[in-house]
Amino acid sequence: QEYTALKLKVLEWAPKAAEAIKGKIPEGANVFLVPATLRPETMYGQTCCFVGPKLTYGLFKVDENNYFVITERAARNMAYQGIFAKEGSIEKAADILGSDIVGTLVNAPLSLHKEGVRVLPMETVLPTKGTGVVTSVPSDSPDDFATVTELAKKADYYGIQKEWAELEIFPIIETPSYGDLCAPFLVKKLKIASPKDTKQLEEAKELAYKEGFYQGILKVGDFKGEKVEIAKPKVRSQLIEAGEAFAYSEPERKVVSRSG
Ligand code: ZZB
Repeated sequence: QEYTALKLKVLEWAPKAAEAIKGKIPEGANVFLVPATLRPETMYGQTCCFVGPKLTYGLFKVDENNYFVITERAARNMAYQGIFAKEGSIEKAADILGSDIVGTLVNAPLSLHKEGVRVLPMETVLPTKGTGVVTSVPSDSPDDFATVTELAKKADYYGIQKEWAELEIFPIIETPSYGDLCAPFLVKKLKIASPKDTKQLEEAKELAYKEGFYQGILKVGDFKGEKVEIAKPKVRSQLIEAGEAFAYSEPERKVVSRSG
């Protein structure tokens, strides 16, 4: 699985995260949260960045001045993909609990929210996939729309400020079947009430992927008016050339078989 790993630079740490990394990295070093995405063309629509509140993340050294916040599993994979200064080895400066990162302000490349977006909790983040960090595009990802809706509804319960989950959701991709806000449309259509409706969310995701990729037309950015199929690799290259993203591959998941 080839992902685009996006570099979301930390602008302001949540207090507990600041405490956890204090004195562990050089003064003035850049730290990035690094979500893995299959949809680089939707990055204009980022409104927040999710971490699993119960997951432990590492602060991994890329080079003297740059650090990534990702799962240790992802760091081990990256170590063999020419991403860190030292090939084949990882250097962890600190551990940080997901819930301690919540509230951190990060810069999301290409996002129409240029002032930055907040890190928010998502219970359904899988530690075994991507980097364990997920960038949120509620216009085009049903899971993300269901989660931001839930977070805004129960902001106190989740220990966040309501307005962090209520950034404007701009239309990014026009589609013939679901309009220009695919995810909200499908969440409503399939009567999805919360992030716990996993079966319907899985179906909504499949529909959104197909419609977005084969029928979608970009509404914003440098490739506005182009078909998603055509624009997707262009957005990806642009991000990579700007140093704001890089390719990240996930090893094939082995199918256990007795004969093999
Ligand atoms: C931004 C984005 C925008 C995504 C969109 C999807 C969509 P998949 O589809 O199941 O193979 N993701 C990445 N890592 C994790 C994780 N550890 N736990 C949970 N979710 C994760 O998975 C790929 C997508 O799942 C990724 O692409 C990421 O969300 C999320 F408009 O990034 B995506 C219709 C989907 N639209």
